[in-house]
Amino acid sequence: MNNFLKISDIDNLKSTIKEAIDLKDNPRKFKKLGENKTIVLLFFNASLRTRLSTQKAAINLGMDVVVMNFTNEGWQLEFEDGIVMNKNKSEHVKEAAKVISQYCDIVAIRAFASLTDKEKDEAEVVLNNFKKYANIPVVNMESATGHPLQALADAITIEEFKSTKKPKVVLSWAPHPKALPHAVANSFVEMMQLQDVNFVITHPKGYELNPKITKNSAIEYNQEKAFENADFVYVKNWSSYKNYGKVLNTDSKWMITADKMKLTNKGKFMHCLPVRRNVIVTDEVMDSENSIVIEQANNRTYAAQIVLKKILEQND
Ligand code: AN0
Ligand code: CP
Repeated sequence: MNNFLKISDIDNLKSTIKEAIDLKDNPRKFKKLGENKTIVLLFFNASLRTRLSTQKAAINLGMDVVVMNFTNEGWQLEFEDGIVMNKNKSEHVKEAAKVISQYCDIVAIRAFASLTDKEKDEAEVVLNNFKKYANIPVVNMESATGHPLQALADAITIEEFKSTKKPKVVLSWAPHPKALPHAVANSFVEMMQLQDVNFVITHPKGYELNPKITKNSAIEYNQEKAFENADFVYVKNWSSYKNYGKVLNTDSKWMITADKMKLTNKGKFMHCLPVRRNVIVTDEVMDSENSIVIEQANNRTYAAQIVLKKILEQND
């Protein structure tokens, strides 16, 4: 693997999921692979899991890790070409990416959607400019339109917890006071389309995701109907795509409750975290034995580790 920008950068998804699960038996088995290699993690947004699990994955592979927060520590970067830089941006990505490439062997980047400019978000300006100007592999730690490391961890988790050959998986929207990106939902949809699952998306009208991503995945506007016999309920808020970045609905009727989970087939509750308790989901569901969010978060390490392992092997 050269770069990991999207799910399709994984050659053989089925065997990659298996290899990731196998890493758990002996996480440090490949600690020679990353010797004398450095990864830099660049954050343009906040993080807990992505930062720590990617760091842990790199340490398991014997790499050195440096982290930089652009939120308040880095120079404000300019991404536009040919611009007169006389405003608040101090450094161009052209120099920043090349300088970073001299210090490090892999660069991982988190840069969320603006949710104000659909065209710019869909152009993946930050990720693609780093890819263009860096001379080292680039890893996506949640970009404007996707969070493939999360989706890989989700697929690993479903593989581990499924008790039928073809489980029913429901992606449910839930309310949130702030406008959130589409990235996690997009990547989860793309990942489920590649798995042997019966997949249904449920959300209020107006919250349709990009149809180029949902393609022919089933959409059920009645949440309770969607939950019937579900083996996995994957919950996430996102803002409107059509009415780009807008919060159209904060109706607590869409919150995940124990009564709704009773409609499922003892369904496992999943969420990428961070989650707002009693807004997205009740305490009762979060604290129930069917909630697998902690195991899901643990799989972020092995998702990142299998991706970094493949990049290191390619560039050995
Ligand atoms: C982010 C999002 O929805 O994309 C990160 C999730 C992994 N969540 C929040 O901003 C709360
Ligand atoms: N799930 C996830 O990406 O979490 P963080 O935003 O804490 O990294």
